[in-house]
Amino acid sequence: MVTFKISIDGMHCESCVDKIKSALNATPTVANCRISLPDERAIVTFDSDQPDVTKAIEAIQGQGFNVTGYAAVASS
Ligand SMILES: [Cu+2]
Repeated sequence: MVTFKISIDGMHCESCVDKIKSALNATPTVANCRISLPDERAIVTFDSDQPDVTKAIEAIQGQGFNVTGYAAVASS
C-alpha cells in the first residue's frame, strides 16, 4: 500500500467531491480515497508498489479539476 496526497483546485461542493471520488475509485490500483473539500486535497491509497498516480491525476483532471501538486505520504 502506498498513499499519496493530491492537491486539487476547483472543488466547490459535495457533488464535486463525489465526481472525483467515483473517478478515483474507477482508476486501476486505487484501493481507496478520502477527499477533503475544505483542505482541497485527496488522500489516495494504492494497493500496489507501482501505483498509477499519473492515471489518478488524469482521472481528476478528466472531471474538470486542476491538480496543483502531489506527494507521497509516509506509510505506516
Ligand atoms: Cu460541486
